[in-house]
Amino acid sequence: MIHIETPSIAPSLHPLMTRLASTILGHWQGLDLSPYELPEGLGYVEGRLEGEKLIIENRCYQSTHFRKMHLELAKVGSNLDILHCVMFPRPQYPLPVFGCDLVAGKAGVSAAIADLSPVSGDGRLPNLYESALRVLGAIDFSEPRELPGWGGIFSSHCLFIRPRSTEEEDLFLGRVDDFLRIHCGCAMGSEQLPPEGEKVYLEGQRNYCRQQLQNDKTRRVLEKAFGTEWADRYMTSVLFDVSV
Ligand code: BLA
Repeated sequence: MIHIETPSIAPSLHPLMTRLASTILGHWQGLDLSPYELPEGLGYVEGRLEGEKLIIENRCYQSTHFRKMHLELAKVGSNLDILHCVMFPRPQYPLPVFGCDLVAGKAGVSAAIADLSPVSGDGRLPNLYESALRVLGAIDFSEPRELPGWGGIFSSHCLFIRPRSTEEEDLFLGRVDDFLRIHCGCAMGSEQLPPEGEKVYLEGQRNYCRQQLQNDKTRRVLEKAFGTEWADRYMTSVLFDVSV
């Protein structure tokens, strides 16, 4: 059994990120993990952004049902903290993609996003997910944010907010915990698809990655610190790597 080590920069991040990282890794610790090797030199990275040091720390695993479970924590000086997480299922299983992104600046968390995104071709989540998510009900956050044009990949359960209080941070964290509980539970009971089905889910993951790669806000941060070529390699090989 693998014991996941707490990322060393976790305690220095915004408290919601420290807690969210611990929640995510706690759920992963319950799965049958094996290591997932990231491309050479990209597990821990240091760069400079506008005179500030940029540190990126990655944790990456795989399991029976997940091809790649990736948590990235990043810190740009004392200005910008980022948590990025994606769980890509093996396309043999009819499972959605869990994704989460948290961005915090000096003024607090500006963006908190979490979703279980369908990659089934018909834009629908499996019935088990739908019924479990329906039970949770909607949460009224005071500052919902509007998804960008490429956000069509997300489900109707997607949270995209700017939390305005520690109560809202707790609600967000609680809901991500719910998503992960549902996701890990459903995944463990999931049965393999026939080859035709697998092709559909693989294409769904390719589409998910193609859309995420259009996120210029992520690209800009990485480009400014590491240059255009490095940013492109990192985005297509570490963040969203189902070759398009
Ligand atoms: C937004 N992502 C952002 C923003 C920044 C980053 C700076 C803008 C924050 C804001 O508008 O308040 C930066 N995110 C990063 C960087 C990494 C990162 C540098 O992950 C490096 C790894 N993004 C994801 C995943 C999702 C996601 C998995 O990586 C969703 C599941 C979503 N991020 C996402 C969305 C936005 C965002 C939807 C808002 C984009 C917009 O408003 O145009």
